[in-house]
Amino acid sequence: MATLANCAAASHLVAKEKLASLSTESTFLGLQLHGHGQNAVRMINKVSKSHAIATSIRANAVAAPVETLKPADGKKTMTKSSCIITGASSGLGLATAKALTESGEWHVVMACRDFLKAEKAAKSVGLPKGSYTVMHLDLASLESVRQFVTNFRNSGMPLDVLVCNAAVYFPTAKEPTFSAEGFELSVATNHLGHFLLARLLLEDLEKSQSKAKRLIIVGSITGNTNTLAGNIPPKANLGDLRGLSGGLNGVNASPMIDGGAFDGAKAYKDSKVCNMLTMQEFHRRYHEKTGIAFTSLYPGCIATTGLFRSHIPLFRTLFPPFQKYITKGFVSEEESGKRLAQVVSDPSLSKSGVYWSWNNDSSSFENVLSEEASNQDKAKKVWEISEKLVGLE
Ligand code: LMG
Ligand code: NDP
Ligand code: PMR
Repeated sequence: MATLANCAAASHLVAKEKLASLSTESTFLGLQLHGHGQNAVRMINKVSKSHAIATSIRANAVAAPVETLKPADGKKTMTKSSCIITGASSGLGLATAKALTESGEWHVVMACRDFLKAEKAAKSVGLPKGSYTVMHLDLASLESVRQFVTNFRNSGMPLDVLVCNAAVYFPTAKEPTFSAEGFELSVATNHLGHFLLARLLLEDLEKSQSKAKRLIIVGSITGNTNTLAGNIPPKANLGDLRGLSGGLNGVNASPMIDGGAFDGAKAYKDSKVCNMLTMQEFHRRYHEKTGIAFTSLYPGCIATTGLFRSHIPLFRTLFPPFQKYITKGFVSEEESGKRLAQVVSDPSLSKSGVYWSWNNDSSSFENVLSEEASNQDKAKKVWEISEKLVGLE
């Protein structure tokens, strides 16, 4: 015990010394450091709790959240907020990272399965240097999700907003494919991986000093059968959840949530229903207790993204003009990124439990979810079964 206590005291000292040695212009991982304040104190406490890991590496890592921005006028010093975006290596996630980092007010953690692709993507769209960090996350492996959470915590960065954005879509697959734990891959990636991630990071979000701590889970119109788009077959339908209860393994249980035969397009739409139900269940269980705002959104039809990469070439060619000129539901990646960035940071979009959508003139409104995507009983059941599947019970 005495040794542990000494270790803790030593780690506290190392951290303090390190922070003290960070002069106004020192850099860490290429970030400009201009001061510490509350965050630094918070991190020292964190370090002293972690006893034996009292290394100077850790002490260095705790320097990250003190990153601040000095506006050109040199008068005010503003501390950046911090946001994790899953799947920020392309499409909506990348465009959102761009919108947020360009504002100068956000540091974005790009949580991606392909580190190199994410780095290249960040450079290709010109994310400002030092405004982002790439961290490895493969949502198709629960082990990877847990490792990501550990790595993120070790970085010492605070967490103000978590965006569950990544997704896969297998519209032409004849047979299901499976995640590391043996769950059908689209529900595993889009729903179960995010479910575990969000549950684990809830305590980190709760500690955020920001007034606007938010957890956002990207939804979609195609999961909502109260719309035309949601009525294009195959329609989303979770049924009585028998496939999900059985573990979606395709061996002794159906790979589909409702227990039916595999259909890749339906599996995607079902996973989006789970995303929207999960957001509402989070809201009911945790909004009052934590002050975190839980929201979802339909960003518009971003018909050019990598989501359609495995669709037939004819579809990929015709889908964008179809959405642009016929349904008028098309939005550019840039516009969709601005919309999600609004949900992350706009003070007027702080309400919890909302599914945001935008009119054609790009003004946001609180949309109405379909009967199934707002069914409280189903939300509770999806939550409880998902807990079992990801090992949270
Ligand atoms: C399922 O099929 C697949 O089985 C499944 O594997 C998966 O892919 C899933 O949701 C994904 O789809 C759905 C199927 C059912 O839909 C189709 O097959 C329709 C394919 C059409 C794809 C949209 C892009 C094509 C648009 C062509 C338009 C060209 C526009 C160029 C614009 C230029 C402007 C200057 O779908 C149905 O059951 C459909 C039933 C409802 C049909 C309602 C039709 C509404 C009319 C809308 C206008 C469409 C224009 C048609 C033009 C066709 C010309 C090729
Ligand atoms: P993209 O394919 O462009 O982006 C999806 C991202 O998810 C990619 O960065 C991809 O990584 C990442 N990803 C996939 N699998 C994993 C995994 N196992 N672990 C970590 N990351 C993973 O699609 P969009 O930008 O269109 O999709 C983003 C979100 O928007 C999704 O939630 C989608 O459902 C939603 N949405 C999209 C619409 C659209 O019209 N496009 C409409 C409505 C909602 P990698 O780059 O390595 O492949
Ligand atoms: Mg859909 C207002 C009409 C509208 C909108 C907003 C969308 C969005 N779609 C609309 C209409 C139609 N779609 C019509 C009339 C058709 C039949 C021609 C149609 C077909 C269609 C297909 C085949 N649409 C699709 C597909 C896909 O494969 C996409 C999909 O379902 O992915 C799961 C898709 C989409 N339509 C949308 C949006 C946003 C998508 C894809 C992305 C998503 O939901 O995440």
